[in-house]
Amino acid sequence: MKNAKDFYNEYLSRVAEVRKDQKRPLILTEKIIYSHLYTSQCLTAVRRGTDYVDLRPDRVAMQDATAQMALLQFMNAGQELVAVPATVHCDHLIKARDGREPDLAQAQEANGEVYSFLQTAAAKYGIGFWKPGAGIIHQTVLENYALPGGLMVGTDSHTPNAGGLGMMAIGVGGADAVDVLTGEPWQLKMPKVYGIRLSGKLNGWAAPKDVILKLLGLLTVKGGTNAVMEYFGEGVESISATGRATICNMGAELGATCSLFPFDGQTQAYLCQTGRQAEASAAQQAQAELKADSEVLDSPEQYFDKVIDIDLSTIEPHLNGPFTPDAATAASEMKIKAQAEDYPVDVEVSLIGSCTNSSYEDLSIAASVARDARNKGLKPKARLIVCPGSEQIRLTAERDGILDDLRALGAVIMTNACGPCIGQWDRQATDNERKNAIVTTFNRNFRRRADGNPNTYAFIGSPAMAVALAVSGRLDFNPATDKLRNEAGQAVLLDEPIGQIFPQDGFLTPKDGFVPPQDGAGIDVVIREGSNRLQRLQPFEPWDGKALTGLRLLLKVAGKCTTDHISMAGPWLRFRGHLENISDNLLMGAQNAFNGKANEVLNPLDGRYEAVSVVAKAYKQSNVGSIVVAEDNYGEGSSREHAAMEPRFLNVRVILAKSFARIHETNLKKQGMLALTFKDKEDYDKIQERDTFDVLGLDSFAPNSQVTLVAHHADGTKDVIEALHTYDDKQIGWFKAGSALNYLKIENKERNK
Ligand code: MIC
Ligand code: SF4
Repeated sequence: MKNAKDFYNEYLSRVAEVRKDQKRPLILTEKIIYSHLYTSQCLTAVRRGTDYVDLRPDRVAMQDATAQMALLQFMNAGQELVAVPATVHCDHLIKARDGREPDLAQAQEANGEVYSFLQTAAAKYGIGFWKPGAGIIHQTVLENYALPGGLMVGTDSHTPNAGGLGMMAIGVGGADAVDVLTGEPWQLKMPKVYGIRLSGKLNGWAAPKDVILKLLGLLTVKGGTNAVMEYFGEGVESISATGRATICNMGAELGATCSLFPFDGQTQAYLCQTGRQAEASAAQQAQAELKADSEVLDSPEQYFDKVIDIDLSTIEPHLNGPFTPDAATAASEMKIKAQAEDYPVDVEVSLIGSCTNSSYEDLSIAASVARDARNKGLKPKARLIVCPGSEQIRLTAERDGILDDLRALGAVIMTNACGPCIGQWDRQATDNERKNAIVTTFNRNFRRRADGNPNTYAFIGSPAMAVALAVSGRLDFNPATDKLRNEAGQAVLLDEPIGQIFPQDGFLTPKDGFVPPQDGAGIDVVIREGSNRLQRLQPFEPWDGKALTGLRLLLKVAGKCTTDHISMAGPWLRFRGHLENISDNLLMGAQNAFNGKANEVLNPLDGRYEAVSVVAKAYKQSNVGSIVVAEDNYGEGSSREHAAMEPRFLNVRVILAKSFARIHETNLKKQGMLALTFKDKEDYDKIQERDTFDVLGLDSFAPNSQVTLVAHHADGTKDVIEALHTYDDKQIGWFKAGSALNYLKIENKERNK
């Protein structure tokens, strides 16, 4: 990336151009998007939420579980070095079990092959490499790369974390990352922009986490689809940069494209504390353009698509869950809710960590509750597990006694990695099916996510709440009002938590952990022949131009279908670099609408009920295409493009859903699939188990064209179903070429003629 001064000079001159062109006040989202246009474009006609813009992001970040596929695709793009600064972060593949050192050693052994692939590929193509144990991608990005006014993409849905520092940071699939890495235009649907006006100040047990937990309750997991959450108002000031990052991080749970905070003293302080004085002062010079214009702040309703008011002083601590992050319950209401809903109320484990809440401030807040509990003679009732966000935080928290305070309460400190947040948790539970409750500071709590047990009820809360609930051992404990009985038999109330944003003596900087980008000369990328972890990719077949007829119904999904349902994580993470192997998990978590079961679908070829991937393979072998039908927000959650590549690989041609989550819809398009939505959602009910389908209208496939599906039922009757699509010309090109990567290669060939 350019040096900070040059970056802001260019930023300012581009914003000035847009201002001249638009002659109206601008919001921050517009300033950042428009200053990153690939080529100048007439902006007046761009409709938010509908049209696509071509952008030129400043950098790319990839985590190990998605970088494998991203780099395997990049290798097929035929380029020598990456076109923009990029980094790989080894954080997802480390299993949490006994603690940092043994777990890290175990991960090195178990994943050595993948790590050396990633490290050699990084070296060959000029990518920075963060070793296992260095930290979680988004915390590392925040500490090192996030820049106010910048635009980045990351192959992980929580990339928007960097919005806490005022960077537009967007989660994408690996194929999108390849566009940026090869210097091609990167396409984004111009988002709607919701202005979130914060007033007042958080108090008592309330934390930044509770702001986003509350917002999730208000907007739901699809309320932010194709929208940016732009925060403003006097309430912003009192929230630290890492607190803001927590809020932006979980904007992903709203389905938001990303979230953004304006630049101010908090941003500047964080940049300075993390060793980026030059960036801090250059950004300060540009500060007027690193927030929305004052006219916007005076009458936001005129400029945002929606304005949502949140008075921070009224926010209570929340626990969101189980099974979905938008099931919001204020701590004071949990007693009634838990009883009414029959939640297991004994908390067995509290887990602190994940990219959402593992900053120095978070750990210091958790430690303050732990210290207070100990001073008051309280013993914890639940286990406590802590995963620091980065080595910088771990070293500093160790020096400052924070980890000792947590250990004194029985906490086990795990590796600086995702760990239990992504199912990399050897919980060592005696009964894996028992109904039980856990509290986490993570961002997702889909069924089975943390420990694979469908009966684990995971509730999401702040670090302070996680410790308080570990001490009390009860889900319905409200630390603001409920007393606990200590060892001496006295009833005591916990003090309100207090944290420190920055360490008094500054952050300690790790010496090891990062391999800077190299020039690639003489480096071979290591992929072992016959490996079951890594497999070179074969390009998908282009569309043969023929109508899709006789498609079989592979699965009609009932209810929520996240990317965890489509391509499970946990034990399957080990196949993230091997398309053929990982395809065996296809849709194994999704519920079949006809029998209510997961991973049992009818194979009409033999009349048996079999695993989804088994049936899909049977169709593939008989050269039959198939279709998956689903409900709302299909593909919610992760950016993992495996969820799109697996069905593609197993000959699924169409996903017909009531609606899609943003990243997943793009991933499907990129991999040459047809992502269609019901024009009339009620048509979902017409789909029957033995249906076969014809897709009509592909010969005239064009933006906004009509696509019709004919569902032939087993009794000889049929239903005609109108479908909608959001493909533009270029995306239709991806479909025809078989994938975006094939399309890119064709384009490059034409260009070089
Ligand atoms: C997640 O939180 O679900 C993940 C694991 O970080 C994913 C990425 C992946 O599946 O590798 C994400 O959020 O994009
Ligand atoms: Fe890792 Fe969890 Fe963050 Fe995903 S949400 S990047 S798994 S810590």
